[in-house]
Amino acid sequence: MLNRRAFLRNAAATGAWLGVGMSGPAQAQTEGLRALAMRRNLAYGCATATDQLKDADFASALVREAGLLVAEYEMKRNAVERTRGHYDFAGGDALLNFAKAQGMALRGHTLVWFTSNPDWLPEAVKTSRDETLLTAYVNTMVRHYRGALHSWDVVNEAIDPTAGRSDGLRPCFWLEAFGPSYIDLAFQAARAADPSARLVYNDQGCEGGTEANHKFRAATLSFLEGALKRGVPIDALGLQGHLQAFGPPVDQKKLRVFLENVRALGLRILVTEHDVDDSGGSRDSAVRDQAVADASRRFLDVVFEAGGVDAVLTWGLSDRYLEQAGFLKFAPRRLPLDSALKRKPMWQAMARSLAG
Ligand code: 9MR
Repeated sequence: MLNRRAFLRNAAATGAWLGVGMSGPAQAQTEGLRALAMRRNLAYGCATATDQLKDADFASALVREAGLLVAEYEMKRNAVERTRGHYDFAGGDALLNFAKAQGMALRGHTLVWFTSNPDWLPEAVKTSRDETLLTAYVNTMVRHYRGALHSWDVVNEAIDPTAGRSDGLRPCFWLEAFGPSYIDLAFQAARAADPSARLVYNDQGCEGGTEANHKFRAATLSFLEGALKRGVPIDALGLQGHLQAFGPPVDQKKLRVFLENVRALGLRILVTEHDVDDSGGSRDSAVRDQAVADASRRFLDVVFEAGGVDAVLTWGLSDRYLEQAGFLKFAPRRLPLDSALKRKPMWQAMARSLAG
């Protein structure tokens, strides 16, 4: 872990994001996405894990590039409440301590989700239909981190129109036990536990131009509109932003209209998990890198146009920690830095997007 002195040394070496004596193009080269985002009054950050913080080179890159962290898995319920009623905050606390020591913020991810739960939970919810299995967890987590987090993903991926329900909600044990109001319960419990927390509904699938994306956007809008009318305390929509470089492209026109509608509901916007899948592309990594960068730019430019963006996070910072799925021929290159922590065209694209 970086101590303060190492951090300052690193900051001085990389120069400009502390604003030390550089200007013009040299500054643009050395500044991290963190500083570029700050200038635009928003935060850039990424998902990480406590194990990655032990990698000194990676930790330096993290501090240089990111002003905001999110736990990739250590604040999910299967990590926090493996045994019913016994909370393990170790992972989240370690990330929070690192973030605080480096002047970064931390987001919470995620309180209520259909998956990544401890094995005992779905059965307990189905048999008892006890709402406190949802509300007590939300209350305990939000109180534990009260006042300390940038924002919370309160409910994650609750929408799936392909399941065929008229409200577009995803069938899951929460829905089965409590009906659609499980989402309301979660947000209300979070608001009660920390009235000043920024509460986010987080989901994926709003960017593309396919019929499925279209249905997804419609279901998301109608869910958000209904929830806000019922007084459910949702502050922002989290767009995960998992894109594909060689799949259906971002539909800028449809995304633009969608975001205008979201903004008209009074919601803020966060990009919470951006990355660009480069599988299926050319063997030439330079070609894949360019396609990844282009997809990222197409997406982020429209998001920034919509305004009201509080944060942009990528789902990891460097390709170093990406796993190569068995069926992939090449190591994935879907994040701003390569596995040697070198900035890639995606980094440049994000820097340009952030610069406006
Ligand atoms: O990257 C995460 C992986 O390490 C976990 O095993 C997995 C299940 O908890 O979740 C992955 O992150 C997901 C995120 O929490 C929600 N949106 C989709 C992400 C996967 O791309």
